[in-house]
Amino acid sequence: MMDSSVSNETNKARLLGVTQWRKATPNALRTQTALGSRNSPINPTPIRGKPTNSSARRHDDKLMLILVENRWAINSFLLFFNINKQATSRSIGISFGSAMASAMRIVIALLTIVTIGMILGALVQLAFIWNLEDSYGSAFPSFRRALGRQNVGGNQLPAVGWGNDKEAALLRIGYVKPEILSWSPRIILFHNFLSAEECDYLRAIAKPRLEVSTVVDSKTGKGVKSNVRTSSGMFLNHEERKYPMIRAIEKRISTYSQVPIENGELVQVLRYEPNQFYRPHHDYFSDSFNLKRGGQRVATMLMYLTDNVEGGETFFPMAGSGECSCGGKMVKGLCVKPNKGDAVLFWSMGLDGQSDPDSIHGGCEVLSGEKWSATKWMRQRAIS
Ligand SMILES: O=C(O)CCC(=O)C(=O)O
Repeated sequence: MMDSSVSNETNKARLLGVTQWRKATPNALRTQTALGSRNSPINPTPIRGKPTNSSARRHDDKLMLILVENRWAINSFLLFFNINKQATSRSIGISFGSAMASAMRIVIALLTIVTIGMILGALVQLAFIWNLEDSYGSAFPSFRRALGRQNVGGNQLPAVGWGNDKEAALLRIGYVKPEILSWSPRIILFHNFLSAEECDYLRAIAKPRLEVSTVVDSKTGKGVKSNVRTSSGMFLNHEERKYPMIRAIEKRISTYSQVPIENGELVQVLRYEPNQFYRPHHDYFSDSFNLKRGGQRVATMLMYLTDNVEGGETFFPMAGSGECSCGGKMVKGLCVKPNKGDAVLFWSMGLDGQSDPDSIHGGCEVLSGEKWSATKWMRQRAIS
């Protein structure tokens, strides 16, 4: 407990200011008041009991005065120190976090630079390789060409850009590659004549309507079943002839054979299963009945629609000078392998305008797989 005189003196000191209060207040009371004031900002511990001698009292008195007179400065210092201490401890946490973030940013920036550098390096290398390929010409195996290849019937083909050139697209310029197999009889093989889609399309149309194939009876001119020909087949109709893909195929046949579209018979699609065949024969007619509409057959375009067939070659016994495998048997003549998309064009009429007996041909026995083909026979005149 503090007595009321001390409390009064404290208030008095606060109101008057320390200097005036010192003049107006006795020493002993002044000392006790200053030290005992709970409202003092520095709040020193009260000194209990009387001072031992006067010089010590004077010393205490002086010290207290200094403290009281400078209490705002001391308070400010302590406050500043306290804030600073908190700020420092907080800033240590903040600066550690921000140091980590900066380090991460540097690492990410470095990784980005390295990645971009690697991509640029790879592009430069690619450009260098392409230039090298160009300087070597098309014989050099090209990475660029390998990237741009498309698969037609299992054959790798270069990608060809036709742009808006519809004629080039229709004729498959850049894909179709002619190969003369024989001048007499005249046989030419067109590699990649049909696209894979065209082959599949023809098969899809034909499949539900296949029937046992027939041959032309030379006496009546009618189709009859025969063990000379054991495949199944069907003819596209006039309506199907108007389909864009069929029109494109017919136009292509006409262009490459240089026989007008109107001279062509309807396309026939054939399927040979294992053990099926077509014995050697001529395509030109021996009867007069069939000649009435369009005249004689002059040429045949035979298009292959499937791959992975063993046997099933088209066999020309009077062509070539060597031997070939026909349905697994070695024979004299020329055999054409049924590769999907390829087409063989052969002429039943020689340059002398007469039917060519050497154009005799047949379909070899299929050993495994299914051989599908499409045939277009072409006449001397338009078929009315
Ligand atoms: O299928 C073959 O390879 C021959 C077909 C044929 O001779 C024909 O359709 O006239």
